[in-house]
Amino acid sequence: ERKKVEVAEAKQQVPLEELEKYPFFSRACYSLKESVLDPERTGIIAEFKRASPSRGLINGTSSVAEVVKGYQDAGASAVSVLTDSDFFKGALADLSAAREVLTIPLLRKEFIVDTYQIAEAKAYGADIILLIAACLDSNEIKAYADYAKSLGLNVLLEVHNEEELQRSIFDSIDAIGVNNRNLKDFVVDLNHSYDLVNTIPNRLIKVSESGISDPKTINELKQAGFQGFLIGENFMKTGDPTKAIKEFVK
Ligand code: IGP
Repeated sequence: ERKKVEVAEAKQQVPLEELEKYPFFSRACYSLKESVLDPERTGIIAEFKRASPSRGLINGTSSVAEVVKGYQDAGASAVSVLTDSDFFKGALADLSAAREVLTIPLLRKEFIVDTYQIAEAKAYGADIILLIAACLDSNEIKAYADYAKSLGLNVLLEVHNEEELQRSIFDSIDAIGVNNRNLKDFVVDLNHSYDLVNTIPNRLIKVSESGISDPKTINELKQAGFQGFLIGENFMKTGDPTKAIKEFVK
């Protein structure tokens, strides 16, 4: 019993009323759609990712502020920051550190299973939240997307297949991300993107996620109808992510 209480106390979060007083909570969000479609930018959503379940440690030394500034300067349309600590060695502090230096949309990359995490995303400077269809039922997706919209956030919904896509489209969704990486065995297959692109309604921004390591692939995905490209590992693994993205887009 005692132990249970201690665990509950250790997990105690800032009350929602407190989060609502954080300066970032009341800022106006940047539009994901505008930035992805901006012809001056690349459509790349560049990710800050220290580690992952499939790769282990990817980059334990680069500073979040320096890397995301580099991404922005290289023409990224948005930046993604992992806040999950257990699997990705991320933190909410990484999100706010990124916000401080960016003038493009910022995604909180997290497994969202509660509205509290959405309020937290806003409070720590996010413009976009990710909802993963594989982890949520249709009612949860609608409720979380509606709540995010009420805070002015953009909603990126991640799917792996047509079943997930069909049960997850609501007016409050702004963009669909097709994850090329299977969450169970981590195998990457770009055919997930090619198979689904024509099923995604055109009012939604279409994003291809994971396993992109070649500028040629971006051109092919563009031809197929994608406007956004979520890339992490390919930049982070080099040890100099800023240099890597500059080479990639040149
Ligand atoms: C980036 P990659 O292969 O370029 O590092 O992939 C991004 O797509 C990946 O990190 C990701 C992810 C997720 C991570 C996509 N969806 C959901 C955690 C949770």
